[in-house]
Amino acid sequence: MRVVLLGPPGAGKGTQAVLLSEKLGVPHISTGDLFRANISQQTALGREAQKYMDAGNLVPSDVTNRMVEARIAEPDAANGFVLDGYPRTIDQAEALEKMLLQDSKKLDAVLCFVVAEDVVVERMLARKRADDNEETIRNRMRVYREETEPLLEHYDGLVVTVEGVGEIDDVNTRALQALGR
Ligand code: B4P
Repeated sequence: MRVVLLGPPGAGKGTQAVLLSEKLGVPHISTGDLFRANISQQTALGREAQKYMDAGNLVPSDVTNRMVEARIAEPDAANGFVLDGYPRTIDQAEALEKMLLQDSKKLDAVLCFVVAEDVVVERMLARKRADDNEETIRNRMRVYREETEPLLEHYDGLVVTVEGVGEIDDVNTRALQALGR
């Protein structure tokens, strides 16, 4: 099963992706985690990504697309994946479609977690990650509205919305139901 998770920063995509990946038996692929691993290993890609992440901006798509293409070509992703944090723009969605088409594959579902802005801001401030300060969070919300929200229309017909507020296990039950599981 090939699933994409959408939703504003802090909506719980990473949290739910871990649970869905276990239950569906496919890898969890998070662009945020891949960038953070590169930052902690101080690779050239990590140094490039950090400038953008610290400001709450998107890392340029050419860098991001190459990283995802390499990751989904790995054998563990042959039968599916839970993509968390990618695509985040229309051009990334188009790049993903091309990557999948090369192997005659397509997405099965797009889940969008719905959580109000004041709730996600509160969650992220409690998390205390490097990019979780109020100014960066506000910018990430703006970038989400401008760059990522148009994906809901792009994926019209494939998107199922999931109420993202409540106990983590309850959100997961709703996400699995949305996938028909
Ligand atoms: P990401 O790493 O994708 O992070 P996120 O959107 O902020 O968080 P997520 O929605 O996964 O929330 P989480 O489960 O952690 O992006 C970080 C940065 O990387 C971006 O700003 C950008 O710079 C860069 N980047 C990533 N992908 C990119 C791309 N494709 N293109 C360009 N740049 C890209 O949950 C948040 C908190 O809420 C946690 O503390 C969690 O414990 C808590 N929580 C979760 N579910 C909850 C619930 N039901 N109730 C209460 N708390 C809950």
